[in-house]
Amino acid sequence: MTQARHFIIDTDLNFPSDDLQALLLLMSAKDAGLVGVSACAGNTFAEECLVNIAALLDQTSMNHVPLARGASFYRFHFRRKNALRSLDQGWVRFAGSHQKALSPRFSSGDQEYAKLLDSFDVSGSLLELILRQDDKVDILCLGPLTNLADALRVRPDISEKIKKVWFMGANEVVSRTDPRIDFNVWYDPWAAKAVFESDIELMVFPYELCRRYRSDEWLVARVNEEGRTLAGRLFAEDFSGMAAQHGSDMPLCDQLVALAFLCPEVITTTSAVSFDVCLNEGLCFGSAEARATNLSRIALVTGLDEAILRGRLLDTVSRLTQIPLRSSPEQFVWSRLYRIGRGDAGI
Ligand SMILES: [Ca+2]
Repeated sequence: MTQARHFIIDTDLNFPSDDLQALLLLMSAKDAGLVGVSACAGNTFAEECLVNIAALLDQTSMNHVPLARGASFYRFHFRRKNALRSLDQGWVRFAGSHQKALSPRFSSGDQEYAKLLDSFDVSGSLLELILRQDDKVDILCLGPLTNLADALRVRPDISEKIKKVWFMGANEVVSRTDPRIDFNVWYDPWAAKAVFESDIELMVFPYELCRRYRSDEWLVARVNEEGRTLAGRLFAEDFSGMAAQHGSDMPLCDQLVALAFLCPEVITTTSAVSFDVCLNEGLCFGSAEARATNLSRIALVTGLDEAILRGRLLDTVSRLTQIPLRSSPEQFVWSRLYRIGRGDAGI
């Protein structure tokens, strides 16, 4: 890769999370240009994600990267009751921000966070970040698709400014008796439907793929060996933190998107699909099932080269030395500001 590939990340960053690991991997790429990060609601409120993003970029001296606030928690008040019922009935195992407090922990009047955000150029929406670009831009959507759907609503022609959207979410197949529904689509299925039905080109990494390409004890140990520098230790600490929560055989999720974006030869097979998004109340609500089709702008990733994937992951972690950190990873992760949702992140 010789040319800079400009990209925007849309993320529901939390600690620990696959989002953090994906961001660190993407920030390590010399030949890729991060031109913006927007916060989306999902794992937690967009307002909290924005502070998380600012905290991470401030730690890594990347305060020049523009940020976008994303959809506010007000937008999801109507969804909360329905989401909590799904959780109560056991239809889903994780409801993200819906199962947290009624509103974000951070308020705009909070001096500490206001000061942090003041060191950034923060705009209101992902759309603004996209429209600032002279050339087409890739967008890595690591959370629900609310912000991209908002952009489409205001500017239905926005696909002309987008090279490709890389999205972790949706399902290959939805069982009618035991649907294991992907969280990112479930959280805002109306947004997913709008994006899937648009003319945006998509590379989709479905729920099932993440469960086929898992971590294991060997990988957790090797990540810890390679993560020697400050940023590498931050990655390793976060990776181990997730392994402690979910087991060392945890699925790899947003990390797959980051690695495939940086190293497309990781992807071995794709198929052209459209998605059926279920908006009927009940067990399958909020699912998106793939349907094979010709001439689709949506490529469903169905296979990865595991040897290249793991090699690239470890190599990139060992090269995180390029990223300076202002303080030690332990101080960063455990400082009061950033202990958000630790222990209740979904996967
Ligand atoms: Ca995510």
